[in-house]
Amino acid sequence: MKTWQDKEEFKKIFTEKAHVLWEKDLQDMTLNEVYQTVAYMVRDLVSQEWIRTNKVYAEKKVKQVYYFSIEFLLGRLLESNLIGIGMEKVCRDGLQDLGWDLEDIIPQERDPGLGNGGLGRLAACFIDSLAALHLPGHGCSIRYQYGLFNQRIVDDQQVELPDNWLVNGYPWEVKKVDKAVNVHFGGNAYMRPTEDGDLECVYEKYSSVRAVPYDVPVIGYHNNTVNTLRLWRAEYSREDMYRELTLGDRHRAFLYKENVQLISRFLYPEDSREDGRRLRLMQEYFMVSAGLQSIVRHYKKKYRKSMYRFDQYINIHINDTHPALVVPELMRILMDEEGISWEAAWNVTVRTVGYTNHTILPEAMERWSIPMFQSLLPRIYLIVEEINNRWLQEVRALYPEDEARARDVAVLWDGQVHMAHLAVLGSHSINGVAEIHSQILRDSTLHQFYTCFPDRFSNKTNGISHRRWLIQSNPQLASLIDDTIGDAWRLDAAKLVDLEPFTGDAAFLQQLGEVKRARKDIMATYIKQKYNVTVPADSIFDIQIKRIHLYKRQLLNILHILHLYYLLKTNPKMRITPRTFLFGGKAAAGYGEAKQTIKLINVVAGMVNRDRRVSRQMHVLFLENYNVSLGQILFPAADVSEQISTAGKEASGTGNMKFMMNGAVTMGTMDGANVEIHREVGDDNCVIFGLRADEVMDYYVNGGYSSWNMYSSDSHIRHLMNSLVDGSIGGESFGMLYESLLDRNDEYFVLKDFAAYCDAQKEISERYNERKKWLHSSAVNIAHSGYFSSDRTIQQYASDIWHIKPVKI
Ligand code: GL7
Repeated sequence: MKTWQDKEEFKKIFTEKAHVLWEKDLQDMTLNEVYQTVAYMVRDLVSQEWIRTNKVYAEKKVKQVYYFSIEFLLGRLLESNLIGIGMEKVCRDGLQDLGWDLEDIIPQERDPGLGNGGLGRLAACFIDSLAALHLPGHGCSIRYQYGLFNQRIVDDQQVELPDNWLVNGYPWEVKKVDKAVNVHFGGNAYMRPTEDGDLECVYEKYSSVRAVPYDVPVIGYHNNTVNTLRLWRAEYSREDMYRELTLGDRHRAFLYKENVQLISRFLYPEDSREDGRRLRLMQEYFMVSAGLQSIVRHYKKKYRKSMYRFDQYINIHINDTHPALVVPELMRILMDEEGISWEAAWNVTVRTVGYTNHTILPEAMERWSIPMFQSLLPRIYLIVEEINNRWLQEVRALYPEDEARARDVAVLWDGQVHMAHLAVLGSHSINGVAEIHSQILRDSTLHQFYTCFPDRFSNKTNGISHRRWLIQSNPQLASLIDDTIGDAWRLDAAKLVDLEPFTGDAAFLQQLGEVKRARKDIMATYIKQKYNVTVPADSIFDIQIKRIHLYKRQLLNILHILHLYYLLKTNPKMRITPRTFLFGGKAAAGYGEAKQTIKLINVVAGMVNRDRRVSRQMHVLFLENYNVSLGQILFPAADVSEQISTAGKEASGTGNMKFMMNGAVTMGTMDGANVEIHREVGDDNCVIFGLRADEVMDYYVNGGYSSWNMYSSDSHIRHLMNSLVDGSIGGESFGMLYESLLDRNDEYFVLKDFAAYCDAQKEISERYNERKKWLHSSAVNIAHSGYFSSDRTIQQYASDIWHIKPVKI
């Protein structure tokens, strides 16, 4: 790859580029212009390799994978790309000579808010790993004009502001006008007989949307691979606009234009919650149809192979059910456009598609009302109906008179399209994202499918990119690791295990303690600057950052804090190990309980922090607008990682892995990937508490839990519950939370697990006080975090599901 020889060359190119871009002298440039200039310079460096990568894939006709995801939570790209091409130092030194600090330039980039939470961030780690492992794999998604909202806290409450992340432009994208395709919505579709006695589909009177791709380079780490993340934007088609205009209806023409542009305007602010809006379905089909059309076109043009062999060269992976329309859309293309029979098209489709399930929360399972689906996507509906009919025929033949079974596996049932069932039927591979989650899929959620297709099911435990979450976020720790075991772990995260012999080494542990302290200081400075709160960096930094959701139980955490506060108030002599409790995360705008949880945290925080005596021992803070960039400051600063979801609810979690890799000790339930973290580090190096998934399940099925009994029998719980509604917490009332805990029988077992959680917290405090042991635990966590690298995950997908191989560029 072409690089900048040294900082002198950097400065020369920078100056030329800046003049061309901004027509300004250097001293007149804004920080944002400096950022954009460097970003364009990075793009210039990789452009040859980007072209070359695509050329090599096409010339060698290698099998490629396309990862379809409604979200990609990329985070900022400038620093990661500079690190990726090995130019961070040259750039830093060059900018310094010109009078700028790279640290001031990096924050000029807005986090592209193209995701909600873990699912979107996982997709970003996956494309990062694909490129790092020189695997031919690309992302496909939507270029939302507005990302997830920006969160402000006003009067203790969440306020959602639009996230107009594109205001200053996005230097990483390249618009490819010549690669645009048309996507059809509405109209009529029906089957009619052909002359030779077959049936063919007529699809007419639809309206068209132009899908225009914007490509973002995905730069491999210290290799020459540059893959592509293709983001689609909806534009109106000139023909349709003119047609309306020539019909003389300006109003309709305008409406058409508006409606089309709406498709890629907003990312839906939802996270594991159902939102049955028509626009969302349009987004899903838009992304799927545009993505597939461009893949098929490329395949025909560059590979020149038969469509019957499509699956030998192309794999399409669907990240949860949002892109599940890939199944009927590929069928449509194969049958209607390529003239292939149903049976042959079905074989090709199933062999091409793989599906990952990311949640078993019933409210998050996508279902669409049939009338809406049918009117929006009439041709696709006919195909889904046929898939369903053929499938149910098979099921009923195998299990006659077992309508319960048919109901359990139907794609169309009760007036709804069941997207998970469509995804399972249309895929050769179905996987969960942590061992316990995959087990639950096999045993219950998708059990009937599992009995039909046992070989198609597997587990692929999630992972995180150690490049972003260690090398980039925590350079202090990264260089300590280099000094201790060499730098081979940077290319192969599994080598982090070479730290194991040092987990008892006093000198190493001392340095590890210093690194952690440095990172806590950085965090404390951030807090001081932004919130004017002084948090003692020698207190335990106890952090829970993730979307706010009842099942994730931020409520359990804050109730324990409130409990501690009451104890400290009533026992002035009581001493605890000083703690700083930090929270961050967004609540879906329409999710009342989650928003009230944020308010509760903020009100309790105010009460605690203002109390002179209590705040000598603890601080509580809710950090506004948690996103990837804030995560990069928080994970390295954590001592304790809060992973306290109700067992069986969190499919995997990935924040848990980021904390672990940065040396935090997990305080967790036996849920999601916590189970595997526990297995890696053992009881001594994490703290596990609470109900197990089978116990939770047992309560759901057989009953036997009453939160009112907890209330009556436990005076602490009674006090806490009463305080939620009697105005003793800042004069506020938290009725929704009170109801969910008591009137709705505490669906997530917050009160049931409360005592165990308090004990576990005590255990943490005691362990923290034994400094050497604590640092040992921290080191063990880092040493065993290599398993949770997304490189390992992607290698498993590549060899077991996609059957793709590395291609050196
Ligand atoms: C999620 C799961 O909730 C989370 O546990 C998992 O780590 C993530 C990636 O697999 O997927 N499922 C989901 O719908 N969202 C998630 O974050 C939004």
